[in-house]
Amino acid sequence: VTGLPVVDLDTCADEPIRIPGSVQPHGVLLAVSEPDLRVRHVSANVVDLTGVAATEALGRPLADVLGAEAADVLAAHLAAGDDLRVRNPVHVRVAGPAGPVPADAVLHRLTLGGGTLLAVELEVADGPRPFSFPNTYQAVRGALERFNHAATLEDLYDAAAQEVRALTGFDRVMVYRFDADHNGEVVAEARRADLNAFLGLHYPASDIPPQARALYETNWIRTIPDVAYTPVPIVPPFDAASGEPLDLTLSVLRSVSPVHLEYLTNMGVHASMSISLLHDGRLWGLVACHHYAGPHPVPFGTRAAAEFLGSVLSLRLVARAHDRELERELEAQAAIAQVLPVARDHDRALAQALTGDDPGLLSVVPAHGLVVVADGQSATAGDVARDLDVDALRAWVLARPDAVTTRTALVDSDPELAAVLPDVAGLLALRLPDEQVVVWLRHEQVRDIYWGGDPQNKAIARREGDHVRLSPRKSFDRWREVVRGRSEPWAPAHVRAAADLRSRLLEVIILRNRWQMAAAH
Ligand code: BLA
Repeated sequence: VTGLPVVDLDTCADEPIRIPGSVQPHGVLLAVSEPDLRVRHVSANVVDLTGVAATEALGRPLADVLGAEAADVLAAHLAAGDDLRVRNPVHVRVAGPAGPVPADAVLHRLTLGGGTLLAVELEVADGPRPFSFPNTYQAVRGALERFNHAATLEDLYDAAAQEVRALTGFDRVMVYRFDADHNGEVVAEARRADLNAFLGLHYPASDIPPQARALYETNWIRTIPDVAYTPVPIVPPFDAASGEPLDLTLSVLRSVSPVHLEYLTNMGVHASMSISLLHDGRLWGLVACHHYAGPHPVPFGTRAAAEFLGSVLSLRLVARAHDRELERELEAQAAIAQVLPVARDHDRALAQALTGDDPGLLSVVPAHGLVVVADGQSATAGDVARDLDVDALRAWVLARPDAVTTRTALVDSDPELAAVLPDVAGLLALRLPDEQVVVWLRHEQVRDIYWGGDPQNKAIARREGDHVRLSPRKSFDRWREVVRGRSEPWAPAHVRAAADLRSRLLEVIILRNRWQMAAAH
């Protein structure tokens, strides 16, 4: 077919989600100039809250639109001059057509046409605010206690899911963790008893495209109280001078990508919220919340408390992951300390010394098998096939550019080597001087991955008039993928330990060479 644009998942990454030109209807956005506080842009639903039509509001002082009381409170806040976002929300009473309306005002600054505007987002707070400061503190304090006492990462994930669910009342709360390729896995879940489990399910990276992940690194919380909403346009949509649209990166009302709304609808989700989990400023995962029964608005105070839990959780996760690596490293170092005296013992051949005793090199780095070629001899330990082609393995290791090499899927990365190494899927190899090598071998670990829907069928392109529209997959039924030919990955701590062992062995080799030379004289 000619003239049909190419539509694939790159199209997802191209969607400019920061500048949708509209907001969700659960609040009103005003963008005002400073210091005169005149309305420059406003969402069309301003009329419902204030009785003032959007076109009327433009160019007018904030007091004419929200009433003098609300405008004075906001002006007093601005005069305080510190970071606006830290003190959100500001409680105001807006002058409505039928009397004062209590609302949460959420403030931030956005850049537009080389200058900045103050964004004021108003959410009506008609019910009792569920969390006064002391209440929020109590709720959060309980959660922090649990986080601090979690013995393992898994306990920490579970505590997080349960505490965020208790705080926000969503039907399902998941801790969703990205892998190195940004595919994700549900690693903890708290849900209404009658819902089916998502725990352990995997989702492809394309479900959350890169520009969305980047946005979530800046703005740590987002809510969609009702996926069936009608977007409210911002008037005017563009800055008159520069022609730029409003950048809603930090907005709490930003209208959501239609593809994502369709995705949630296909999943049966009526309302969603997610909280970013960060590791060194990069998105590590999300706390993803679903509501199925109907819309689920979450007041700003509760969202702020949930965001706070998310940031504490992020810190705890980093600390815990760090502890785990540290433990591995200490174990490996202890094993190295036991191996070295044996290796220095010049009464034994080095290859024998390194493959012999327990704990040997297999306790430095856990693996199924070990091959050592040293001093012209070769020896093995653990589970190594009898007919393993040691010469081919050594030649391959010696040809590597790096002194330390790891592989986890030899069939894919090095099919020729894989062909002569039966049963080996992964290896960690050290290249030593004089064509000596140490290689740890791991068998394949056949793994079932359960996906939330067929990951090959990520998106469906369909023709709509003269353009093609991309929509997310329709089915999220559990889909089993059997992963073969891969070994368990090599933990960074073990790779570091192997590199460390290598430099110690270099010293050992020098000592042994000296001793040999001395013995020969
Ligand atoms: C956003 N996708 C998201 C978000 C989540 C997911 C959590 C954040 C927004 C939110 O809080 O709802 C994905 N949600 C999931 C996953 C689970 C879940 C994996 O509950 C698992 C249980 N999505 C697609 C395709 C495209 C796409 C094909 O499937 C691209 C065309 C896009 N997803 C997409 C976009 C966003 C998104 C653009 C950003 C939405 C926004 O913030 O405007």
